[in-house]
Amino acid sequence: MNIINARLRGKPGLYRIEVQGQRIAAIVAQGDGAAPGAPGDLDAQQNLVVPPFVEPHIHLDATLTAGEPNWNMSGTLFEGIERWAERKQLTTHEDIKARATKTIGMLVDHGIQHVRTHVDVTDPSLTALKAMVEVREQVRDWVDVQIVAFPQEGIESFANGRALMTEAVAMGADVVGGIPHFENTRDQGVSSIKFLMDLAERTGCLVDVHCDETDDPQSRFLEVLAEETRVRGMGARVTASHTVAMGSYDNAYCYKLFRLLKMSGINFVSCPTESIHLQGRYDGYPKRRGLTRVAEIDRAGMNVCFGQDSIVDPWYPLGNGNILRILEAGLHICHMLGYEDLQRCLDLITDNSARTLNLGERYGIEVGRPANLLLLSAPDDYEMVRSQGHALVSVRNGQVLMRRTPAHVERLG
Ligand code: 17E
Ligand code: FE2
Repeated sequence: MNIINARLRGKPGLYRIEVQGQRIAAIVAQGDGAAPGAPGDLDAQQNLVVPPFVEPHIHLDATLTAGEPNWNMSGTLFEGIERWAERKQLTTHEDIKARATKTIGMLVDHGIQHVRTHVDVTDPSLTALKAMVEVREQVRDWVDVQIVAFPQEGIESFANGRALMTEAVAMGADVVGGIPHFENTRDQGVSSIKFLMDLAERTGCLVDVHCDETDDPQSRFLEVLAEETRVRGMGARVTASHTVAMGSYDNAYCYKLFRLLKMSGINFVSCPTESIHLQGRYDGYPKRRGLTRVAEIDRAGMNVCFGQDSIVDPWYPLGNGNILRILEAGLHICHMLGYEDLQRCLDLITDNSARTLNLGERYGIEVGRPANLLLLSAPDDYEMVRSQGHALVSVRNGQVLMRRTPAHVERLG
């Protein structure tokens, strides 16, 4: 199969991408003129061809449960955790598998082929984790799934929290998680980070910590995570998710913090729709946005990407799998609608996210890599967000996985 008349980000002219078997075999410059297709070719019609979108942060065990049994009425993170604790009592192996699989289908329909899911392991029977390990296998032809052992109710503050984390890794979690701002005390938050970093270092897992997901400017666990990372030299393998307290830190502290963050080499994930919804809830006016400093992290040369976090769960009632919606909202909320940001905004849902997930040479439009790619509906990043474009075709391992027909509008007057 060949993909013809493809535009590649950051390169002039049009290209033909030749696929042999499951790999990209050649990328040939076509010049500026569109070429006629041969039967079997996929015609990109002079629009972008990019590697697949990535979902770097979602909770697939909780999706599609909003209102079961109760709605989150306050809209806070903390009520979300309470509502989820109620729903967790009702989960079964099949319930988790059915909802996670359905949600993965929604992600695939929007061009996502790589997913990192947090899975709550503060459950003595590890029901969700066992189900997700099976789902990861069953959806292999659609998406690559990374499972994070996520201690929703704490490592130190939950009965047998440390043992449950260790067991989750032994059962096949790929990534070690944490939630230091939710531990009962500051000291427990710090010790939870040391524990989870030890666990990851010992087992070779990656790390992705829900870190400082609160408007409390005194929540300063990011510095602990960054320093533990720096000392162990684990930078590229570690991710700090949310870090929304950074939106409330004063600049004097944040200036000093950035020096450490840069030295540590950690990655950042922001979930802008989730945070604009959950944070700022204890404010009157003026009301904080409750996001981390996405533009500033990016300007400082550090790696940051966007995730959806939730789809119809106790924390967030909306969502449909479309990460481009998150990108559009994030660019607004983070003051990133400047011309230069718009030129390269797809980085935030492709290359930056792939780096966060440590996908390495499994990702990217390069000869010899897996033939995983998307045909988009627009010729560049700017036009893609402006037109609220779509992934029209998703190719995985050299086969068409998803094809979308855009709405057809007729003007009759
Ligand atoms: N759990 C949590 O601690 N924070 C979130 N944003 C979600 C679940 C969705
Ligand atoms: Fe999350």
